[in-house]
Amino acid sequence: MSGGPTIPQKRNLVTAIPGPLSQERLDRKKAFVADGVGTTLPVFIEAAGGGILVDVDGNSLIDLGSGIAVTTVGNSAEKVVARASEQLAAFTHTCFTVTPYDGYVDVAAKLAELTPGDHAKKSALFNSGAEAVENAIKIARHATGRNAVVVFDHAYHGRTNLTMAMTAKNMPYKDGFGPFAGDVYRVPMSYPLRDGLSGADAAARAIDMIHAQVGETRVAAIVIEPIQGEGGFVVPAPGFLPALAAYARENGIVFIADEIQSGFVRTGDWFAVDHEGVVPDMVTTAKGIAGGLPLSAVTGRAELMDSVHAGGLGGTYGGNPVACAAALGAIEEMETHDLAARARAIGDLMQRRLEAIKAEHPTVAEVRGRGAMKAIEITKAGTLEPDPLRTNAVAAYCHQNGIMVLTAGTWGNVFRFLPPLSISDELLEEAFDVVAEAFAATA
Ligand code: PLZ
Repeated sequence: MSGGPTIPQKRNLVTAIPGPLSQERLDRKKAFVADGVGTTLPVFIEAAGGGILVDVDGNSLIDLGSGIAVTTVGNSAEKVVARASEQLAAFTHTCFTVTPYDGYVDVAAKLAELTPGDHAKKSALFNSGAEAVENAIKIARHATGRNAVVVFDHAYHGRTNLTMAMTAKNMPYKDGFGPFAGDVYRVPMSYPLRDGLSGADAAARAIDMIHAQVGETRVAAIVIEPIQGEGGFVVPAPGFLPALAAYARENGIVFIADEIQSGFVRTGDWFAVDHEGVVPDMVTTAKGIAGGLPLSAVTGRAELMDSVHAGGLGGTYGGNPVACAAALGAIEEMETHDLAARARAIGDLMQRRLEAIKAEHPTVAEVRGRGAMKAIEITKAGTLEPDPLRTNAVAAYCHQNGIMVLTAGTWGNVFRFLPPLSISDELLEEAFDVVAEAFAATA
């Protein structure tokens, strides 16, 4: 079965979830794949496209997760397949730092054009989000001659040693994997539902802590997800990001926006910081950039990026030619189909449906997010006490009924909705009918 844009756009369940053929594969996975590599929805996928995932039993599920914000342009999107296939046939690898090729430079030029600010920018390409974050810190330290890194409560930056140190949540990301990299300091995030602070007051709280506990002259970088991803789509109060960026600028600190989950039109603009006109010194990107192929980037002020000696940045596969071709295809899809506008429209639809669920179910404490990056936080009715059990019950109902939903949040009590932007309104409406049903069925 082939996937991509031609796949039938219909939810259709022909077996229980998981069906017998998925169950066979799950047994095989259990035998050969490390238990530490988990599964959210236990079906094996054989094709995908538009807003549909097709499993090996022939079930068609509605995708509200995009493989964790990756297939923004859809699975096997036309331009991604065309450009990556052409590149596959031409050559698969040379190692850019051994003998360069155009695709890498083309992606870097596109990043200079699309990321916030009109200053001179340069990029370095890598494979995973974590690798981009690691390299952003390497560059910031090298450029400033300082060591300290400031991150936030509820942050997620990856699973490598430095990025585990930067990630907030213990289980499942950090437990038993220490010791962690040093000189990483965590300060409070702006979390309007839970702290009730204005952006300015929340920034003052964070800045006071940086001043008192770290000392601004020691700080190489402040790293922040402008809308937190794994942390539960926490959107800081207006003014928080601009105040932090201004503080960083005044103190010679590199302000790094981790746009790995929020970037590339997901929020209805190219980047989440664009909504507040914030211009970071560096941006990390991955996920949606390449339509499903592994690619990540650090893009920053040319003088910062160039502070590193030749040979100081690299990696065997970073900016692989097939991944770069896929990225150019994904960006072409975003531009030619104005997917930023589509993200806003999907966001409006999801906001309407989620507000309606909230009106019926007091366990929904808040609807938040931007564009096609929306979440609801689940608490014990009328309180702020997180309710992960209810969250899991609703998720299980959705999964059993053919809706791919993802949870998030420090307490596991957030639903995050990240549909591919290639999904139809009909499928979205149907998916949220099931989500609404799930809340009623688990009340
Ligand atoms: N920064 C903001 O969202 C990846 C993690 C999935 P990698 N988030 C999904 C999982 O359970 O491992 C992420 C992110 C932000 C960095 C990363 C890390 O990106 O490509 O997973 O390394």
